[in-house]
Amino acid sequence: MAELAEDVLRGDLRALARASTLIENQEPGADGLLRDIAAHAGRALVLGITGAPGAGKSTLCDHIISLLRAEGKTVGVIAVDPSSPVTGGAILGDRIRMQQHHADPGVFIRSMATRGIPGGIARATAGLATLLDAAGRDVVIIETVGVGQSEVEIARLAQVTILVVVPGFGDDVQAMKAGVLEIADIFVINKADLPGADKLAQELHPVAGDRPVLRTVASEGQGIADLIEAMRACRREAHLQPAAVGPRIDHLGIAVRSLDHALEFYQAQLGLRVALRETVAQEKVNVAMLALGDPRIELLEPTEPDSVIGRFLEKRGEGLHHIALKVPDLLAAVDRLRLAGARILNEPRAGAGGHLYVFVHPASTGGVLLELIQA
Ligand SMILES: Nc1nc2c(ncn2[C@@H]2O[C@H](COP(=O)(O)OP(=O)(O)O)[C@@H](O)[C@H]2O)c(=O)[nH]1
Ligand SMILES: [Mg+2]
Repeated sequence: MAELAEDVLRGDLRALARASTLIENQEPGADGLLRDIAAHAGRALVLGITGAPGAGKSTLCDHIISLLRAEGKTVGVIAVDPSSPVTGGAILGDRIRMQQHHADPGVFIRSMATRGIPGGIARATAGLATLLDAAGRDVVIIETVGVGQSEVEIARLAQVTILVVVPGFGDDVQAMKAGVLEIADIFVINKADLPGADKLAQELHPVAGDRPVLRTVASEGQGIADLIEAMRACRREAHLQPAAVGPRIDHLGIAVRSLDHALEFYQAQLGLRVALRETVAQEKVNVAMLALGDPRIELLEPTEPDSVIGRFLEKRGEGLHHIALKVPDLLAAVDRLRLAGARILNEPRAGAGGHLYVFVHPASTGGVLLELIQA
């Protein structure tokens, strides 16, 4: 594993800053770094805060950070504002607003402007979220302006999405983009000190259905504790503790004809986050690793029909392709299996992230291809 990845995983702050820049600018080396650290992601609570410019997202974020820090939680913040140039006012505003946390090593803040590449921000944001997660941040907050498709995409990275609306801003429910209303898990009426908060609440309730509608006055720090409670209550996945010792499931590999089509289900409908997308040339496969805590799901799309996954699809169709177990001592496990007559399909070799792995033939395992990975 590269030194930068190791330093990031150790929690070195300067390495984290350097890695962030690499990923944000999508420099060479960014993909390799993400591959090295991806297996360590999936434990953070990823929180999305979205809403119109000036709604008070950064102010809210500031208070959320303070309360989380008081509990001893570490925080990473990604502030995305596609509407402003790199040196623009909104980003500067975020910096100033969250400045009180800048001396705190438990808070890492990155402000990002648009890179001009369609999908570029979403990709960089996903990478940064994985980075901060892998670096051990307990909570990762993504602040975005809630307009347009790429912001909806970014909001999908979050496990819990907070939509911030304000009274009397032409921010009527009718005018809101359907996509934005759909992705919200919690509605926050901020600036509840201004007139029109009651009317906005009345309009929002039928749209929100079962989802909570809360009121805050972020500039006064009011309503934040309730918001954090709601956020925890609606969190979609529990923090899974890795099993202490012995073999455990690392991931389930599913063969699919098209990653994009499969992600419609896994990402858009089921709400899972893609921790890593990569092409593994030696296996002729495109991979999307879904962040699920531990274990994960790996979607596998062949890059050409004449490949392991291509032939599997041809013969069996889409479906479970393999189960991967992490074992404490791979070489010892391989020796043991060989002695017992199991069919090992390859000599241990290094895969994504540099971990050694072997495949065991389905004939030895009860019909499912088994991958063993060095923990
Ligand atoms: N009256 C009032 N002003 C607020 C409240 N929350 C934030 N503001 C102000 O709204 C402005 C925009 O806030 P900011 O957090 O930068 O919004 P963002 O663009 O959504 O991140 C700032 O001047 C804040 O002080 C609130 O609850 N009430
Ligand atoms: Mg802001």
